[in-house]
Amino acid sequence: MKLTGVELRRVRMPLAAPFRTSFGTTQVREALLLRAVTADAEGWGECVALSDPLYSSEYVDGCADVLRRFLVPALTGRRDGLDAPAVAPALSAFRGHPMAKAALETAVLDAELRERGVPLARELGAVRDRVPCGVSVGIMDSVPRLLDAVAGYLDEGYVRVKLKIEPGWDIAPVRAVRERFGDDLLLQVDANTAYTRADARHLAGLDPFGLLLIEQPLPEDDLLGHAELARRLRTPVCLDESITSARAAADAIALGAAGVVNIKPGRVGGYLEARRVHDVCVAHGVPVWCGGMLETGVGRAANVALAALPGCTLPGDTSASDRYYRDDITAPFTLDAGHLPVPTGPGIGVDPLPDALEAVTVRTEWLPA
Ligand code: SMG
Ligand code: MG
Repeated sequence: MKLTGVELRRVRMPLAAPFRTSFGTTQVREALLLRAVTADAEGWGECVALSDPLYSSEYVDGCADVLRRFLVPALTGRRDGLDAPAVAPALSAFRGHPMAKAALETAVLDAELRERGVPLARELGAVRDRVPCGVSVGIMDSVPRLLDAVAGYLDEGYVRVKLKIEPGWDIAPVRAVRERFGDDLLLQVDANTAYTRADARHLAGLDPFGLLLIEQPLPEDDLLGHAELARRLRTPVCLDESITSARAAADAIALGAAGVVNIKPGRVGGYLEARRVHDVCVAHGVPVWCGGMLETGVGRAANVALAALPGCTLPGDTSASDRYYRDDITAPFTLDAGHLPVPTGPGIGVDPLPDALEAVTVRTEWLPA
């Protein structure tokens, strides 16, 4: 496949409600959409970096810069064609920037799969045609507000609830949700690195509530700390930020730092590496699930395909479009009895709606070969 060029499109989409985590509050999702154009097809990729480098070191403007100056030219400047598996090797000289690389690889992969008429889910090895969905619930001003929000999501049919936690917002909200909604609710928490090794005893205070897992309590680079914590908690430790590659997943599992793994393609450099993370986890009997980064319908379509892999045995953060946006840029993903359908069309299986896309576009840039 020979690239004719890549379009970078900056979008700005207000969230249905502000989303607060231990690292900050998102009110408007700014994102970068990539369109890879070849002679015979075009493909889409969504860059999941946030506006500020708070979840990880990447951020939207930084991704646009590295794509424009280094990553896209490394592909479009080639005299020979390339297929999707050749993208990561072609970009490997450039350190870091997995979210920017993932978006570019996904756009190329989507174009290639559309050309071949193959759905992404099938290419990745999916075994389900619909996936059970969880919802990630932000930190709130008060416990009553949180209970209302959770009740609303359960009414909509979500099959699992994840509460964002931080010091000062952990035991009490978890206890309140457990008491109100009962022991059968699938419940988990996510700290986004907000704790330290010294908090082990405090975090053990979550053990009585029968959580599915606690996600990323400690800093990204503290694998040993997570291993030590895992030995002191009954609640399984799940890693998100720390899992930056299939090798990182293998290391974390070998150390006893990850009893569960959250897979995010953007964090590991793309869907092909995400598949390898999945395979490493399956080989070790470690359950995995597909995380979320407040994606638009473009990123959601691809995540739902990933969530349909055999090792994704836990519900993911793949919520319906209306959990995030009043107007998504694709036909909305809607919940049916707690599940989302896996797209069946070629590639990611969805197309941005031209008018909806135009309405949220701040800037487009064409990077020709
Ligand atoms: O897409 O539903 C979603 C968000 C899920 O909680 C979520 N993502 O650490 O897992 C995580 C966070 C990272 C993004 S927060 C803006
Ligand atoms: Mg997380």
